[in-house]
Amino acid sequence: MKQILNFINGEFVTTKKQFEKRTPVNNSLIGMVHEAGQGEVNAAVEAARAALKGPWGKMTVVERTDILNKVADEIIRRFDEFVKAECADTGKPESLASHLDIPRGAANFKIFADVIKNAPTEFFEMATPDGRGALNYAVRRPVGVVGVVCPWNLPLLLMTWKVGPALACGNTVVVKPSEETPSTATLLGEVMNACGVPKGVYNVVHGFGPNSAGEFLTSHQGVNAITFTGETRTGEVIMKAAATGSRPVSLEMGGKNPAIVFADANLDIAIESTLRSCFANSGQVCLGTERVYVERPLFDNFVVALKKGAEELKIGAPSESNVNMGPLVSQEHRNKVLSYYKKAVEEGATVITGGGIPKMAGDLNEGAWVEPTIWVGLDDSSTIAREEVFGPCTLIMPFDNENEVIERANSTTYGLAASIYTQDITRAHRVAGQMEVGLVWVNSWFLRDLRTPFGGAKQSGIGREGGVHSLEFYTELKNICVKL
Ligand code: NAD
Ligand code: 6OD
Repeated sequence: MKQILNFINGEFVTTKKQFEKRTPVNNSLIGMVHEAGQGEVNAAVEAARAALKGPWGKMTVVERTDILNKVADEIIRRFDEFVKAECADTGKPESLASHLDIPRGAANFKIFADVIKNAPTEFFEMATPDGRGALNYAVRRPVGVVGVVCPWNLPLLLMTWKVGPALACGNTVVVKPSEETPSTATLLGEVMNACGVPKGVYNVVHGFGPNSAGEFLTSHQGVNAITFTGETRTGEVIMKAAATGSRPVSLEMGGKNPAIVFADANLDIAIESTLRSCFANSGQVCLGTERVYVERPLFDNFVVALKKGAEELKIGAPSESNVNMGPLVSQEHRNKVLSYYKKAVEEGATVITGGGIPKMAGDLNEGAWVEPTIWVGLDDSSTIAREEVFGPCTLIMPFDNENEVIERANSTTYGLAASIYTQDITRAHRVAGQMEVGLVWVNSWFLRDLRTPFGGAKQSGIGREGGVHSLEFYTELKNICVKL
């Protein structure tokens, strides 16, 4: 049986307490995960603290970033292992992991190596009463040990999105992967050792949230800053933990993202993009669209076309060819998603397609499958228009004018992302400017330049990461004032 171990101070560490990791593809056992207790978390944080003072802390930026480039190259060299591990944990199609998760996991090391090498800091020349003047310049220093708490939907991508910049800035990290997806963070430990990352710079502790590795890590006073991606409720708990010791947080949290399709939109583009935003990764993307507002003249055609696209999606196991959708991440998550499917019908939704569990062949029948689902007939006050489902489903609602749809799209406690489809460029800018979110796409979805700010407004997040914005979180800017 495969053993999925903690990675502390450059070594793989077993523990007595273990939990099962089953694949959502057919519920078979992948391996036993060794849960870190308070002792292992303490050891990981101590190793990370010691590493700040070791060779890592003394390296030049060029030496450090050379190592991070090697890490990226080594992920690509072991590409197939990463793909297999990610797909076994999540059930996602290998085509998706090969195009998105693993290449982006590697790119996150390269891009932030480039950012830290090229980011300038400020300089101000000032006058003084004696006429001699003074010079002010800012330098960046690592914040120290960063606690990285990760979700399960894009495990390697979202973990390296934080570990990449944290290490580029000279910090050390203790990562707590999701209990659902422990494998690729562990595999990355082997890569770190192979690339000469000093012991203690990258550590992984496995476990759950409350009264487990997540809580032990976030409450540990040896952790200087905490970066988190996950549910809004969890983010709030972590923010409270971070208040003790006045430690900074970066929080990337939930969403209930709207798409707005105006009647002048290119229907083919809107459908292709909305199919991806609703159903990619089985709808388990924080940026995914769960509310689609369609201008009334286009409404019926849009519903017919989205239904056709959803019904053409091929559901299947990760390695099957041409598969578009895998299972949900777990039976537990499927129960949650199915409870929303039931609730939608109870509240009066018309099910355009899906709404249940697909028939799967053989042992796949034991997996966490659900059908891609489209509803109409409910308004903004319904449960499925307000709560994040995090599954392959969306509610389509008609609208009649621009001001109305802006208000309705914004009428949520979340504020992560929005997509707008129109061929009127002036309207696109006007509407984009009024969306209460961190990211707006026009005639597209999930297009990412990693130098741009990424994060959520309202209850979708605190802070921005990406490009130089990541440097703001992962470094302390210090001003040095020199009297001449
Ligand atoms: P989650 O909040 O349940 O878990 C995330 C991580 O937090 C896991 O590692 C978990 O073990 C840990 N955790 C849970 N309770 C904790 C506690 N009390 N203290 C410390 N750690 C704790 O989220 P999830 O179910 O893994 O992921 C899905 C959610 O993540 C969705 O809401 C989705 O929108 C959100 N998400 C947001 C973004 C973004 O960039 N905004 C990206 C991906 C996912
Ligand atoms: O693309 C990214 O960098 C990113 N953070 C994506 C988040 C996706 C959420 O599920």
